[in-house]
Amino acid sequence: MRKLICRVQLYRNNVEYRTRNLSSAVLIWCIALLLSGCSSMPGTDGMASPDSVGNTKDLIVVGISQVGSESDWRLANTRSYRETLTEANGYYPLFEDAQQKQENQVKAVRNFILQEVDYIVLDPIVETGWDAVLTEAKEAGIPVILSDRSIQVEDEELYTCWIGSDFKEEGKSAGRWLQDYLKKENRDEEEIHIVTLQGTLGSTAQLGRTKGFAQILKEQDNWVMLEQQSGEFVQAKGKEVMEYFLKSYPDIDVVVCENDNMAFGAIDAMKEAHRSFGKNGEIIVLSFDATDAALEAVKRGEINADFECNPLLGPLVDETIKKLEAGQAVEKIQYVKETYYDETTIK
Ligand code: GYE
Repeated sequence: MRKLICRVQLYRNNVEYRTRNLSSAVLIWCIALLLSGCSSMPGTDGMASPDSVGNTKDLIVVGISQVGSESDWRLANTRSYRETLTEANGYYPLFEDAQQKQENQVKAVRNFILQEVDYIVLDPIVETGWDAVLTEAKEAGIPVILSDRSIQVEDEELYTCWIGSDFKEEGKSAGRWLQDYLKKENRDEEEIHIVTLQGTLGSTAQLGRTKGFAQILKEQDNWVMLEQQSGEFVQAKGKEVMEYFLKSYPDIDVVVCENDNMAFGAIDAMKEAHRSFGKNGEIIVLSFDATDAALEAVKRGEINADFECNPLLGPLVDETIKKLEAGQAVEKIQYVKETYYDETTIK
C-alpha cells in the first residue's frame, strides 16, 4: 500500500520541489534556495500543476527526464507523456527538458531523487555515463524506467526496464530496402556512393541505425560509404552537414538521414544546390521516424523511403508503472512494433 504522503511544495523561479516527508523538507528548502540562483539548472516547465497536499497524496509521482525538443518526433513523444501521465490517470508528473545536455539530465535525476518521486522515467540522451546517478536512484529505492533510448551500465539492475524501438533493426530495414530498390532499378552491379547524416553520437537511436545499416552495407561489394557525420537530429545542422557533403562529393547516390528533421535539412540543401533527389532524382533519400510531415514528403516523392519509429510511448510507460504498482513483473526490454513507408506502401 502506498505510504501516506505529506508533501511540502516549494515554488521558486519555476523550480518545483516536492517531498513526501517533512524531515527532509528543510533540507530540500535549502537546496531550492541554492539552485534557484543557479542558471544551469533545468527548469520544470509546468507539466505538473500546483495541487493541494490532500489532493496529491494518492497520486503516483513520476519524474520524467526528456532529451529536449530537437525534432518533430520528440515533440510527439513529449505530447504522448503529457496526455497519458495525467492527474486524471493517477499521476503527478514532474517534467524536465534537458535541452540535449546530459549534465542537465543528471541534475534532473538527482532532483527527482531528492524529491523522493515514486518512479523516474529517463529518456537518456546518450548511452554512457549513467552508473553513478542511477546507483543513487537504486539506493533511494526508486525504480527507473528507460523510455525511447537505452543505456550501457555495469549493473543491469540499475534500471527496471527499457521501452523503445529496435533501432538496429530499423537500420537493417533501410539497408535491405536499398538493396531491393537498386536491384529493381538494375543498379545492383553499379558502384553506389552513400553519405550518412547521423543522429546525436552515442545515442541509442544513432548507434542502432548506424550499426544496422552498416551490417547490410558490409554484405554489398558495390556500396561505398563516403562519409558519416552527425547532424544532431536537428534540421539546421542536417542542412549544414549536407551542404558540406554536396561540396565534398560530386557523385552522391544515396543520403541516409537518421531522422526526418535532418532529411528536411538535407532536402533544403539539395534544393539550394540545384541537385535532383528522391523518386525521380539522382540522390536517393532514406529517412527514419515517419513523422506526418515526412510521410507527405514520401507522397511527393522527395523521400524515397521512411522507416517508422513510434514516439507514442506514454501508454506503454503507463502500463508498465501500473503493473509495477500491482506487484507484477515487467519485461526487461519492450520493443514497439514498426514498419516503413515508400511509394508502394504509403497509400
Ligand atoms: O529518431 C529523433 C529524435 O531517440 C528515436 O530522437 C529517438 C530519436 C528520433 O530526436 O527524431
